[in-house]
Amino acid sequence: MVSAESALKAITLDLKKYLMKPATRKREVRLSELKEYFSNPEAADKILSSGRDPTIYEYYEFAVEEAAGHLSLGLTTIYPGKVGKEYFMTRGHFHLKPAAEFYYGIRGRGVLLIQSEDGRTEYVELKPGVIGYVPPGWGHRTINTGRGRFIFFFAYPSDAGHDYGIVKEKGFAKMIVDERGKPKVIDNPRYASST
Ligand code: PAN
Ligand code: ZN
Repeated sequence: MVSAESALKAITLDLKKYLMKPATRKREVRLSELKEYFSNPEAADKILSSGRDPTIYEYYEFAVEEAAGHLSLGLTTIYPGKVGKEYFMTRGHFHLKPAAEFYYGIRGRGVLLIQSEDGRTEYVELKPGVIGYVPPGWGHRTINTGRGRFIFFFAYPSDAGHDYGIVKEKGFAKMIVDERGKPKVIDNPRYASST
């Protein structure tokens, strides 16, 4: 049998409640923590000043240990919504080591946006059943472009590390906005002005 002490791990993805068990980490990110990542922080302030601080996304992660050779597995839920015209999204990061990652779309509609260190971007729609492969060295962010929750599974080398600083400083070169009810990828004006 597989027990918590076993070398073999059996991890359950609950596809009704969209949770992962066991998890070594669970994190919930609310608008107040993320507001400066959106291109229109005034729109974020407007939501916050109405007394709401919505959860933008949450994720579960399971790692035996954050050491070379291991894999970290996880499940992310991004809630539907917008700040101004920009859809709810993850903070986004680069890995500290050149480590790849894959994302597997489970529910809802969303986009995986990747960016090289010199600012080239590519993106793919992550519908249920689609795997997005993030190559080593590329920053990545996910965006919920649908009306319901956007949920995906991910896996990456446990010793990859996370660098959130570059994204905080420069953002992503592209952003995804709602234009008459449809997602549109546009240049991020704040990225252009910081280079
Ligand atoms: C994912 C992300 C998760 C949350 O697990 O960590 O979706 O996004 P942020 O880390 O950008 O807040 C991943 O890419 N891990 O490496
Ligand atoms: Zn990552």
